[in-house]
Parts: sequence; structure tokens; C-alpha cells
Amino acid sequence: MSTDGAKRNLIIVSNRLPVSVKQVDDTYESCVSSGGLVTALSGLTKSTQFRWFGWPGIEVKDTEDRQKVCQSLGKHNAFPIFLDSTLAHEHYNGFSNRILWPILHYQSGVQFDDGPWQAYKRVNELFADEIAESAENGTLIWVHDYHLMLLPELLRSRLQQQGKACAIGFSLHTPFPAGDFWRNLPVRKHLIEGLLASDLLGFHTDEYKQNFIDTCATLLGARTEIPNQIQYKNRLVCIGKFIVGIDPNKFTDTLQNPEVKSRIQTLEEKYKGVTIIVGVDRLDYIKGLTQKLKGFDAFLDDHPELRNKVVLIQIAVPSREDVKEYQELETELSTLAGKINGKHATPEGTPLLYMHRSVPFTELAALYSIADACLLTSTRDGMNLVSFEYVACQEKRHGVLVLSEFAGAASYMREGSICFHPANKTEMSEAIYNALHLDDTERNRKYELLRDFVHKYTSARWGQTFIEKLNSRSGDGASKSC
Ligand code: GDG
Repeated sequence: MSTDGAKRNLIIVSNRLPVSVKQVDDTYESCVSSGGLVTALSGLTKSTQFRWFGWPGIEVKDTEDRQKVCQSLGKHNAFPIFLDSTLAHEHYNGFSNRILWPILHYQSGVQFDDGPWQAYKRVNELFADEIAESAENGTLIWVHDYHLMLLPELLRSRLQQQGKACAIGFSLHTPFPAGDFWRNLPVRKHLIEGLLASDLLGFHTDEYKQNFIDTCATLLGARTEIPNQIQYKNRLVCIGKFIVGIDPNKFTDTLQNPEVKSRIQTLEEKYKGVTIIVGVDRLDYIKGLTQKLKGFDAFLDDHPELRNKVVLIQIAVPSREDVKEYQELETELSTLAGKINGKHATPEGTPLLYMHRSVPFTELAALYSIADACLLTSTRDGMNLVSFEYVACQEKRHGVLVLSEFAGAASYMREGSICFHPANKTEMSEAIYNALHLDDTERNRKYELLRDFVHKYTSARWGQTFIEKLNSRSGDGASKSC
């Protein structure tokens, strides 16, 4: 099959579609959802055409209703893979979010259960059936994230049976842990073998990529001597670091919108004389929100002179609310937020604005833009795109990014930000203080480094680089090098 750069059609697969479907009376409406994967891939839509396959988020049994859902999603080039809700729940919450997610993020004490694992396998099989049917000979298939780690292998065998040669790429949006930690997962070998049926594997940082390569060598005895390739069972798998980013112009354009400008002015007047720190995170233990609130409390203890002069505006977007650990975390955070305000509030105001909800995109851009610093405290995080977004909105103010060393973004932004260890609240308190007291020359120098990086490594560049590389693989196993 020719791989001479001619355009091959592209299928993107992720567990959830970028649009959620809602039943309104007897019709179905779809609206765009938020999250890191959606942000990264929506930056690609301007330059590249693709069909996006995934679960629509609700169970639809009736054939006529399914057609309505397809119609509604079709406007977004999205194609639903329908799942029974119990199966979807066991796959998504049971295995992906309660077992796999914590292991990928170095959380210990995870309990393995066979039921959710069977659901995970079943959903990957159902995805493989649908995608193999929809692909044509030569289609490029780009699979995303930890919910679908078995898919490349299942898909490969179906495509072969149907006589279709399709290049399969896979991108992991989370960290990949060091080999010894990965051993905590009893089904670790199945997942790695699932991924090794891909033609191209992408990771966010060199560290994750190397951890994966080391695991393939020790767990499976795969050959890994040649850089950026893994040889396993007569297959050659290319492996690379691809820097995921955002579409910074979407933010700069939004900040030019008259309504957003007026909102910024209102907020600036309200917070006149007050230094603003912003935090935006999904409510997830990997984002280190407990550590953030404790670190901010320590900062207020250490600097009583800054009372009423600094405010932390924290957006904690509801996430995975069906999982017990996430419900418990929410209770812990609201209690902690109440205690911090109880301890440091004065009649002039409270130092912490904790918002447990999502805000519209325009409000998000306005908040990024008025903040003097952005505080991100992930205990582990694949990349963290909020750090990029804050930078994109700081053309005027040149605010400071205060970034956990455990966010993937810290591998690229260390020099331009102030990095700290999130488990050390004294270090976090000092990092916040230093960020708010940087001299102008250093602040501008750091900002310019970050701005150049965010504008260079956009989501469009990430997608195009990955697709170009995938396009150079034939998908029939014939390639001899990467
Ligand atoms: C995963 C990995 C990796 C948040 N609150 C609101 C809102 N958001 C948007 C942000 C940002 C996205 O959600 C969050 O992206 P992150 O990258 O920070 O985090 P995850 O969702 O955990 O994403 C992560 C990413 O995948 C990509 O590979 O970087 O490490 O965990 O775009 O703006 N958007 C709106 N309102 C909100 O209140 N509109």
C-alpha cells in the first residue's frame, strides 16, 4: 500500500466522544464537553478532517432513537459506539478509573477485581468490532488513552481477517509509571501486549516513554536496543514523545471579545489592590487539590502581612462523581476550604474562593487573564494543559506559573516557571511567595520562555506530527525501521 504522503482518511477513537448527548423530550441534543483530551484534539480540527468514534455517554436501546443520536452527533463528525450502561459503568468507573488510572498515577493500595477487568475487555472488543467495520483499507486509526489499551491488538486481528491494512497509532494521555510500579497491576502483560500491536505509540514525555520501553524489555523480553523502536513478535513498533499543546489563538481571540474585555474590567475593579492566584483543575486526587489548599493555608500562616492582599480563586470541576474516592475527596475539599476561610477571614473578605463547578470558556479565559499567578499542584499529571492556557492568557500581565514538578508540563516549563514538590507545604508556601515577589526582569524573562513554548508546541502541531509519522507506517507490518 502506498505511503507516499497521499492523504489517507483518519479515524480518531476515544472512550468518550468530545460531545455529550442529552435527551430533550423526544429528540437528542449534543453539546461540546471539556477536558484535556478534548482541548488537545479540538486544536486539530482546524487543520485536519477526521471521524471521531466513541461512547456517547448515555444508553440508547431503541433503533429509532439511535438514529436520532447519530444525526445529532453527525454535525460534529462524531460517531457513537453504543454500550449497555452497566457494561459502560464497569469499564469506565470499575476498571479504567478505579484500577488503571490510580496505577498509572503511582497511587498505591489499588484492589484488582476480575469483574471490571472482564468489562474492560468486552468494551475494547466492541470498539474493535465497530472500528474495524468502519475502516477502509489504508485508513489511519489513532486511538486515545488508557480506557482502550487492548484496542490496537483486537483491532489488528479483525482488520487482518477483513484484509485491510491500516496503520494504528496510540497516544497515552497519562504518565506511564516506572516498571516496578506497573507490576502492581495483575493484568499488566495483557495491556502492554495490546498496545504493542500499534504501529506508533506516543507519550507526553521522555520519562513516560522510557518507562514503557523498560517495561517491554523486562516484562516481555521485547528487543529495545534501537532508539525509538520496539521489536516484539515479528512486529516493529515505533515509539515517540509528542508534545501535546493547546490552540493559544483561541484564548487570545477570546480575550479580544468586547464582553470578555468588559468582564475582565469588572473583575479587575472588584479585586483592585489584591493579588490573584488562580487554580483550575478537574476534581481529581492526581491534581493535588488537598495539597494545594494545605500549601495555601501554610502560605497564609507564614505571611500574616499579606492577609486581605492575596486571594486564591480555585475552580474544581466535578469529575467521575460515581466513584467513591472522588465523592470523598469533594467532601474533604469543601471541609478544608471552610476551615481555611474560617481561620484567615476578616470582615474585609475571605482568602479562598473555592468553586465546585465548571465555568463557561469566556469566564475561564477572563479568570486566567486577571490572575498574577497560576498554582498547579498535581501529584502526577500526564501533561497539564491548564498551565499552557494560563500562559496563553497572560500576554499583558506576564504572570507567574507556579508548577508542581510532577506535572508532565514541568519537563518543558521548569525554567519558565517556579517548580516545587507538592507534598512539601513549606516549599509550596515559599514558591507562592517567590512567585508574587519576582522582580520585573525575571518575571518577563520567564514569561517569554513560556509564551514561546506554548505558541510553538500547539495542539495542531502535535496532531500533525503524530499523523505524519503514522502515515509513514503502512500498517501491514512490512516496515523495517521507524
Ligand atoms: C488529561 C490528562 C493531559 C477545566 N475546567 C474548566 C475547563 N477545563 C478544561 C481546561 C483544560 C482541560 O479542561 C483540563 O486539561 P488538563 O490537561 O489540565 O487535565 P485532564 O482533564 O486531566 O487531561 C492531562 C490531558 O489529558 C491532555 O493530554 O494534559 O495530564 O490528565 O483544557 O481548560 N473548561 C471550561 N470550564 C471549566 O470550568 N470551559
